[in-house]
Amino acid sequence: MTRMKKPARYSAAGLIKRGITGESWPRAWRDHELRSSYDVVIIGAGVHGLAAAYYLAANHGITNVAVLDKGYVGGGGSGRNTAIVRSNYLTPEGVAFYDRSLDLYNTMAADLNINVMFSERGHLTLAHTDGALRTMRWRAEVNKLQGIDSSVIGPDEIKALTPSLDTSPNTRYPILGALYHPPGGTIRHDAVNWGYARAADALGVQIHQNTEVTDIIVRGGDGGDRGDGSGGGDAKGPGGRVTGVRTTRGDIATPIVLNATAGWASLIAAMAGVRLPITTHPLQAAVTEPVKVFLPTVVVSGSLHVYVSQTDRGELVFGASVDPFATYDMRGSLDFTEELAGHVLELMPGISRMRLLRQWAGLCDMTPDYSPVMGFTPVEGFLCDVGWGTYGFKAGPVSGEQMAECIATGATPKLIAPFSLDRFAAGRLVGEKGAAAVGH
Ligand code: PYC
Repeated sequence: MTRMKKPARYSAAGLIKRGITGESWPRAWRDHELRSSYDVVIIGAGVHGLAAAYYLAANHGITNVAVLDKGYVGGGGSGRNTAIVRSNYLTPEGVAFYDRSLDLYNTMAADLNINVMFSERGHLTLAHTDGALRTMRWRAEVNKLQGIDSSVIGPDEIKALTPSLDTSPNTRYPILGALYHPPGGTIRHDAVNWGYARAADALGVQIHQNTEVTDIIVRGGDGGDRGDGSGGGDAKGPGGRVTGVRTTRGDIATPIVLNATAGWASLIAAMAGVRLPITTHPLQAAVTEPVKVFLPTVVVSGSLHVYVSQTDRGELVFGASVDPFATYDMRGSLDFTEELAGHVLELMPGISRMRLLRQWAGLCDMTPDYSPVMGFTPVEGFLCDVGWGTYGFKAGPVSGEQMAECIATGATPKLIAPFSLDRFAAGRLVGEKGAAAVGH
């Protein structure tokens, strides 16, 4: 991979000069007039879309690229997640894929010249039942076979690693063991988004915020010409070839459109006449006031539907499973807060006096097998990087890298071949439910 040359304006000398003179910092990415055509249009300026744009430019020299977002950079799932990274999945396909993402996260600070605060602090997935323990053993074996550092440990080792957890046998849901994955950890999600945006911009990619795609123009195919401004729907048939997109700022001609959205993935795909097996659910998260750092690892409990980590500032960041109903609504609920507090206190009774500062929600596009949909679709020139459920942030770098290769070479890279859309029709599912944090 091409390592980005540091622009002089972000060099150490630039930092010192600005410190002395008080000169303000340049914009990390610029605004542009919309061109009438681009080689590639990417919908979604989250980590996936921005990473794809960056790797198109850095690895393949394709720079006539527009990244469009109806909101702002990193304002969707990329800014609403709990910033956990790991590669301890259940299927060999999943493990190889997420491990490449961890590699890219490991070198990201140097590659993008930005402090992404990567903290490789270890990741514990607790098991409270024999069934859960069996799944952890299964994952550990699959992980080890692929050279991933994962093993099942018992309550004493868990206590030694994370003393604040109640590992006594007298709790309502005693901790029987855990999958311990030392390479897992957390990273600063905004810095990741901003790093890719700034690096892509420096290489000539145009990022257009507040630019909503209202339709995708497709010529030919079973559905005939489409892109009439109706915004899609089942009436459009499959096949045909992408020729452009309609946006709130005008039409753009392009032979390639990448759908890198989360939350609205199936609506965008429908504009091109492509049906996705996705239902969209909210996922709520919450953060406490800051306290002295006491929680050294990421802790996940699938049975208690909760995961928690502590930021460098000292706040505890909590997440749960997706809400059990499909909606695009992102309001928080008291049910969530009560359930979360009850479950967290089962694990860490000592934090009962900590105060929650705020809670929020993001949208998760869930597929039937808890794996993403990546690659080509029946519409020529329309590609998808979607279906990211509750695990999209950690896959941003590898997805960007692989989708860029897919676009540049016109061939599906081996690493993402298992995640093609046609697997649902062919019955080749990649079942990751047992490793999807608390997706079950
Ligand atoms: O899959 O690790 C995960 C995860 C963390 C938060 C939501 N999903």
